[in-house]
Amino acid sequence: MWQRFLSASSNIGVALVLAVFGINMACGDEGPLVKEESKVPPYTLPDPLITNDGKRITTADEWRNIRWPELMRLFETEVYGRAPAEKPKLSFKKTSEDDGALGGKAIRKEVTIDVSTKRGHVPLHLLLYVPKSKSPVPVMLGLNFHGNQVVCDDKGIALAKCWILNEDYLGITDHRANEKSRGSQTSNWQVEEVVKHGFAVATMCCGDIEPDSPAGLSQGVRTLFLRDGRTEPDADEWGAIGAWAWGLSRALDYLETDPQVNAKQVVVWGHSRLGKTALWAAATDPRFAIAISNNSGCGGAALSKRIFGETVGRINRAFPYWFCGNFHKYSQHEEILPVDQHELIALIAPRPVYVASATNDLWADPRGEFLSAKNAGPVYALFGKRGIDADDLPAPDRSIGDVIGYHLRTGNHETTAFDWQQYLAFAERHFSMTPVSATK
Ligand code: GTR
Repeated sequence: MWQRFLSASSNIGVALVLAVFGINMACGDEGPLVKEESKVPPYTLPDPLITNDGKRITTADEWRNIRWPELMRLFETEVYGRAPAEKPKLSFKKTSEDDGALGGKAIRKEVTIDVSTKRGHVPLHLLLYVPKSKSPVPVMLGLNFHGNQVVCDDKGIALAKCWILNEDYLGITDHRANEKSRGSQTSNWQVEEVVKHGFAVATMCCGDIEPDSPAGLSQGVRTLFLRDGRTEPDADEWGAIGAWAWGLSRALDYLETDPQVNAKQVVVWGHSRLGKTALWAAATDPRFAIAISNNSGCGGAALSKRIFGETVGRINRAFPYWFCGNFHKYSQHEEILPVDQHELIALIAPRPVYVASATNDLWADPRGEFLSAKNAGPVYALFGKRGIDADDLPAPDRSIGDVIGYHLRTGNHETTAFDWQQYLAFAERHFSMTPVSATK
């Protein structure tokens, strides 16, 4: 239980002190690291239904026309940064197709989405497994960390060529994918199970869109939109998470052209930093039908004003390029942040959203993730939709909620077969599909 918390902490010495005292001041501008409920300082959540000038929103129309645009603007300028209005040129090219994938149950195909502006082009490599079906199928779309080849043990998948995160257990030390990594995250992706439930799997590597490093800006899609003479975005313009989310929308642009899938039933999902990305993608792109956040933590589903585990100061210090420049104003000053993450979930209303936490993943603040999902409820209620009735964290390994779903899985910071069973059941229910029973 402690391992993840300690390894995620940037200062083990400080963390050890904390283990004894529960709270202490970390170095730099990171603020206190809290890992005990009794040490959480008091905080006040903004009411999503009160407008910037203090008026109460009481109908779905007022929400859509008044409050949604206000809140979106705040998230754009203060948290993730706004994506460019300029439309790039897109072209789609199928680079491989095999209709005997997964023992003949699926069609595997790879599509290059080429994104270009007058400043250059960036190719994005989308991998798809589509179950054989007479009609278009729903899709589970998510970004991966280490290249498409990790999601399934299938030699037919092209090894990623993009910059990827180094990973000791995969022997990746030079930011390049290797053969050893093939199929290494099969259990996290559950491709066969997802296909068995009648969903296509679609994925691409986040590093294809933009490398996950401070230098990534000059190699990814954001560089295609820099104004002349600029080397970095303005303080209210997109960070890397904004770019990854934008890339998910480009994948959806392709899916809309593919007759084998139902682009009106695309579930956008992600784990951890890519879970933050999935929520932002769903908030900014109403074409996504459902959003799933797996252990997304700070800057994702977890509340920012609740000081527990990773905080705004810590995340900005470790990953200064993930959010927009303005977000740095709130490092250790969460109380002046004009929004909180329950309002990010509310921006997705009335579409279904599922938030999942893990018992050992204290760094991501499971209770903060639950409270965020719970407190988006009043906005869903405007649409006549039920969120989460429970007032407190449910017992582990129980899925709760209706149009907003939630579970706290026993275990670590990862995506497991248990998580997938909940996501598949949730999507089957909201897409009115006949549920397929789980494979033991
Ligand atoms: C951690 C980061 C978290 C989370 C995680 C991940 O280092 O502090 O916010 O995003 O990485 O993406 O695995």
